[in-house]
Amino acid sequence: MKRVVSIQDISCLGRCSLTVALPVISAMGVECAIVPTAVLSTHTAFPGFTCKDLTDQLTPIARHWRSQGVTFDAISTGYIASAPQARQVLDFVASIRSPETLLVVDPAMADNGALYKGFTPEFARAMGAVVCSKADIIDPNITEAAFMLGAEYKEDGSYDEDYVRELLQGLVALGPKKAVLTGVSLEPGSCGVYGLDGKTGQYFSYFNELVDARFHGTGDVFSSTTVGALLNGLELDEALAVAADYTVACIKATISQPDHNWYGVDFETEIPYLLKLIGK
Ligand code: PXL
Repeated sequence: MKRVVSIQDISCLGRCSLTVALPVISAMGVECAIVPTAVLSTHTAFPGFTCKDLTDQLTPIARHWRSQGVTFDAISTGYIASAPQARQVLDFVASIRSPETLLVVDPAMADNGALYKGFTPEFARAMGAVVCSKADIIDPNITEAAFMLGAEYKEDGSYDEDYVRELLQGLVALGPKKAVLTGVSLEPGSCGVYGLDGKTGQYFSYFNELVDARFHGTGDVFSSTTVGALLNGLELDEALAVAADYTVACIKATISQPDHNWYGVDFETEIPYLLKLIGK
């Protein structure tokens, strides 16, 4: 069985980060080890959340895993709480990564033109320069890309394909092999992903319908699904299409429930659909 390690916080309530990655990746038939970088009572959109930083656990965990000779087919990183933690996560990754290990970085730190609580533009630049630079694949949304590059943020409806391609060129110049922008909308009613392979210079894209609802954790659903699909043998463009279709299905399932919560999506109900998408 393929094995991935997901490195990000555990928000005890909130349907994001590890509470999404673990069930989604496991459901796809891939072993999912985890490294919780912090424990929060909820994600940071709740008022008054608590947070215990676990950065000091990274080195002992890596040392122990190395002593056990474990290897990983992929390493996936998500929300990272600070620039010092980003550097520690990178050291951790370097110490357990082999040449065959795929590194997928989701620089989860911003959406809708704004950074999440507690982050600064300097942190965003550090995430780009430190963590994204070493990745095989990065999958920021447009807000995250703009902050990492110090570029202008443009809202849906006010940018064109040239803007998307410029962001992608800036992202691959940071160093990752491939960059994928999520939440790209080039036509009314359509939303999807647009990527660039830094080696071949080839662009690729996949669009689905735009569902007019925003929820926390959809980036985490997307990113985890992409990693799970890749480890099921799908090519990147196929994995992204699966991740986009599943994420849209999760949002639709959520809004179809009149009493749905505001903080995350009902990804659980759509797991059978996800398995169908990957032929399981
Ligand atoms: O879904 C991204 C995410 C992950 N982890 C924490 C968050 C958020 C988004 O707000 O606050 C702690």
